[in-house]
Amino acid sequence: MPIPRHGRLALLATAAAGVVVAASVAVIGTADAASTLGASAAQTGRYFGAAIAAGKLGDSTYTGILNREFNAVTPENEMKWDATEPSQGRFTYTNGDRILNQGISMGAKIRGHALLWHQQQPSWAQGLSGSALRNAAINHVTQVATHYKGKIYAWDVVNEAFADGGSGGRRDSNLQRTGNDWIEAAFRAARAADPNAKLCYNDYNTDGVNAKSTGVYNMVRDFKSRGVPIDCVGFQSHLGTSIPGDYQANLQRFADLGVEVQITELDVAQGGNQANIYAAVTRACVAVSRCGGITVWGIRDSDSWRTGENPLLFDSSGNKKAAYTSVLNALNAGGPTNPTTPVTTTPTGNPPSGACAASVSLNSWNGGFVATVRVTAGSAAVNGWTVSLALPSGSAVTSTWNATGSGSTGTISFRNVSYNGQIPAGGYTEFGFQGTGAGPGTASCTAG
Ligand code: G2I
Repeated sequence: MPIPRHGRLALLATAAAGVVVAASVAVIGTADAASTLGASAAQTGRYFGAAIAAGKLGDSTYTGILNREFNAVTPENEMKWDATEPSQGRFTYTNGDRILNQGISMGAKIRGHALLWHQQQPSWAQGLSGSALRNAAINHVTQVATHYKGKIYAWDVVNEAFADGGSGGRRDSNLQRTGNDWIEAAFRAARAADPNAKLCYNDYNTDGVNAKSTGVYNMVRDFKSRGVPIDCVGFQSHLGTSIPGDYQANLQRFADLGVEVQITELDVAQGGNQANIYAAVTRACVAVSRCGGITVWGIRDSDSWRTGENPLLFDSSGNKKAAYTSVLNALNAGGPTNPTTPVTTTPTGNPPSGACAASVSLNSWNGGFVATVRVTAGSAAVNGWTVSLALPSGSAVTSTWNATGSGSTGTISFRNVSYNGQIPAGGYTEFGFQGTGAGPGTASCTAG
């Protein structure tokens, strides 16, 4: 029977509505489209943030855009080592706290940046080396993470520690010269100080699959296998006029290691492709369920560290650029929801402790030595350890890192410090000491 004309229209309307409802399960329909970056990112459980400067919070154009558009903030410089510990042991949090309070007032997530970096170190730290620098660095991590405890969504614990070029290895720096384990020592110290913050490794030129990003990938895989606390990897994404073709695949391979991935310092040179590159980055993050969010490195072009490149989403007058619209549309197109990867905390309380073993490797010269001691857990996790070893007579320990020694001569007991007492089953941690004379022979380990 022919359907009257008005009836056909009603049927078509119902069918069309059905399509919209069904489609909205996987993709956000235009009816739901949010009109700010933060709100549209939030629709899939993500954030959209900006790096901000304390010195600009009095600029009403700046704060107007900030309050309207963003739901995450990163201090551009205010939580770095030179800003927070200008002289050794004297901590200044005034400007860091201004960023923190701005973020809190917006209900935003706060990304802490950055606990350890080879740049923007205070001059007193630049003048240190060896165990004095290692101890100062770990103390810095502990103090700053403790000051901001419970308030930081994610910390860039270590920034830019890998070398550029094809080596895939670590960058040479004063921190690296304190021993290859400086990164894991920093992560353990940060976890002990603020157990609820996600702990990230952050770097640049790691935005596609290349030697540098593969070096970082191997470190993260190693950390995960040994129980070193790491929750996220930051991809700075300071991009020129193109984006690596494997950008999303690179994010995905890190996500598959079980860490959250975050775009942490996005900016893109202005050119014909700026809006498209911004859209491609946004689509890649939204397509990777463990991509937690995107941060742009500044608000207006005039706020950018890339003077003259106009790499941001708002022009110098605060107007939205084409790149803004392409990001907003890509966010509103939706994708798999980010499950907000939980921080993998070590259980509290006093779990029974399994057995441990200790092995010493020695680097000796005529009249002195450096000993690196590896403490390995057996098939059960270790909760606290003590390593005992005997120095030959005439030998003495002059400095120790990542453990506390009972004395400097004879038989010495080395006790774990706060951040390396808990070792997962099959995992290990390392401590070391330097001494005069000949090094020790064998070591024994007692757990608990
Ligand atoms: O270099 C771009 C970024 C690369 N990744 C790590 C980020 O932390 C880094 O940010 C930039 C800031 O945007 C700049 O604002 O880090 C620079 C330092 O390497 C910052 O520049 C410094 C200037 O060099 C100093 O002269 C100035 O006193 O900013 C300081 C505060 O305005």
